[in-house]
Amino acid sequence: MPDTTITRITGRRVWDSRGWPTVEAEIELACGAHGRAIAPAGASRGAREAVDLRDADGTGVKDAVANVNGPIATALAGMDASQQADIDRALIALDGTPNKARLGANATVAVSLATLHAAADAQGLPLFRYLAQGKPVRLPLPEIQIFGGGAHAGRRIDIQDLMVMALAAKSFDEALEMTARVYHAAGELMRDAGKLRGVADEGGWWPEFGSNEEAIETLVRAIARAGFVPGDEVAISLDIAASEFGSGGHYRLGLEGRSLDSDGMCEMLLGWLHRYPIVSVEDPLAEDDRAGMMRFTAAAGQRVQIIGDDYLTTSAERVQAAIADHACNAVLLKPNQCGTVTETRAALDLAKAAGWGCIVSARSGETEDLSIVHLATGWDAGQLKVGSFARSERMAKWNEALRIEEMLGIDARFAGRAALPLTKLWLC
Ligand code: 2PG
Ligand code: MG
Repeated sequence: MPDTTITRITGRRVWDSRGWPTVEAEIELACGAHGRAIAPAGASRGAREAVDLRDADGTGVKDAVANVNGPIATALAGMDASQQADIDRALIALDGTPNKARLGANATVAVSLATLHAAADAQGLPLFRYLAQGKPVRLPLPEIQIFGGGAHAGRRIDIQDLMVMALAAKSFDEALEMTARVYHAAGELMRDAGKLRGVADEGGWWPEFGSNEEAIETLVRAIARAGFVPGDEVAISLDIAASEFGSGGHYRLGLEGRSLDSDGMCEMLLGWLHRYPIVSVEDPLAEDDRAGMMRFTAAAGQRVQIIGDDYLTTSAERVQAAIADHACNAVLLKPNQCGTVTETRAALDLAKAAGWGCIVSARSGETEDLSIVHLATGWDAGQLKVGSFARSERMAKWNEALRIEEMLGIDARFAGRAALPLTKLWLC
């Protein structure tokens, strides 16, 4: 057995896809194995997320990096990297706050993930195989952004992510090929309309639209233009990110200059579900609108996937409460929302046991870090959200999944539409 004792932890400042500083952690083990990971950063952040520690200037990560090189390195030196739960417990104890406010979740998640990489390296295994522990895994169904919006596009439209899911794909490779066609068809539609204005933060086309609904209509047209049957072969997934424009039961659609209460929001969204081939909706109501989430899920949860992102913030406790409430039927899993691998896994386990959809997700501020692709596959989460089909911090992740699919060879299975919590209902 290789000696997986942690011998060295290094933190450093690196830079993310929006040009903001972020934390990288590097870990060395006694056996010579090595692991490295970089914390991502969100723009539309849930109020209850673990703290992304920034210096007094609001952007710097010198304090977070110092926490890696100082107290974290001291506390973890000599620990066994193969005992991820112990490592994460030590990080949680050292932090001592309920939300990683002292060390910063950007520091802890980089260290937690780097430890995981080092432990896999010690076994000579790719991370997904190390995580799978011999159990069968599936390549996740990707949801891929075609138009960006919300906080990722200067609030040009209110909806944040307009994405597609290639439901007819039989492999991950085919899902990407289908999505590429839709992405380029959407670009052509924008060009033909004289509305091509580059891309938003995650690589989706800039949303030059007069209304939120026009964005959805254009996406349907892009799917058809790419040669697919909307809803059947390629369907729509929306991240409303409603906490960005709603709180206290009041929602303000800036683009359309109108205000809605919680019922009004539900009604508008149900209308969209009725008119467009939408199979998944994320954060339809704001993070503080529990009654709204429950109402929406009661009305639509049998037909579509309803994902809690800001609403759940990768918290096992909140997933548990939402299962009891029937407030959604799927969870978005972002390791930096809670700050450790073990806490992310706990949220996934609860959601899976409840028959929920599970989507491992990137943040809008990303890097070349590939950890989430391995988590999604190795944990057999079923779904993966990475952003759009452009910009290398996104493509690096899609391309990594292709390598994993190839590595699995004839054993490669693709989660496909079965990863959605409601497939059985749709089929009957
Ligand atoms: C989300 C993510 C990714 P952010 O809301 O799901 O689109 O955005 O990282 O800005 O929270
Ligand atoms: Mg979201």
